[in-house]
Amino acid sequence: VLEELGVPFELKYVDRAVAAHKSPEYLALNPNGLIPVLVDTSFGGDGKPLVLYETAAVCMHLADTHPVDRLLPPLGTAERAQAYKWLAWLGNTLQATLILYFYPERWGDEAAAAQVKASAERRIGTLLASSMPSSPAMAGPGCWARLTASAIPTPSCSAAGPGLRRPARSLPHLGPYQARMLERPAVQRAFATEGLKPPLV
Ligand SMILES: N[C@@H](CCC(=O)N[C@@H](CS)C(=O)NCC(=O)O)C(=O)O
Repeated sequence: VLEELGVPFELKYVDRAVAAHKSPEYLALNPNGLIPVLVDTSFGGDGKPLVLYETAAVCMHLADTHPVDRLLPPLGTAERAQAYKWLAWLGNTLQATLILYFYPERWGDEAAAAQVKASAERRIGTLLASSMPSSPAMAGPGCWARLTASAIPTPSCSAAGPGLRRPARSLPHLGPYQARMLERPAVQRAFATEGLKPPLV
């Protein structure tokens, strides 16, 4: 979203390989020990930066503080409400299930982990089948571009999904949509910074 806005920002790498997201310094920013966190130094009237976690909140805050860029549909409209819904869904419904799929060993021994992974994959399939572009707010031509803030996390969520038997890119209602998102220069810059290799979705 920051790339899309074109505003200056500093990216700090949080290395999961060394559990940097569980360090005392990081937990002071996000007690949940999850990535990402936004530290907004331009905000906070008391001189302290605004520290924000939860991806949906970060996206909505950035959209609110850069309204001229129209990252979200106009305030108080049904379209905006739908965009809120998909933002929350991505970060807290789909993402929570992806965590079960990618870290099944957290929920038991080897046999239990295999079961958790298999049932998480089935659930991911169900979730993706009923996801965004099938909603009226996303269906019309050009609508996807207006829902940038809610759409941007989509490729990054599914970038982690090449191991899935039915990744989002294989689904007729998501594949073309993701391809359009990947055409956006801001999305390409963000993926290049992350050092992600194809397939990107
Ligand atoms: N609801 C949170 C979910 C954040 C989340 O699950 N982040 C993942 C990375 S995409 C993470 O930190 N995983 C590391 C871990 O689970 O140890 C949000 O929307 O920010």
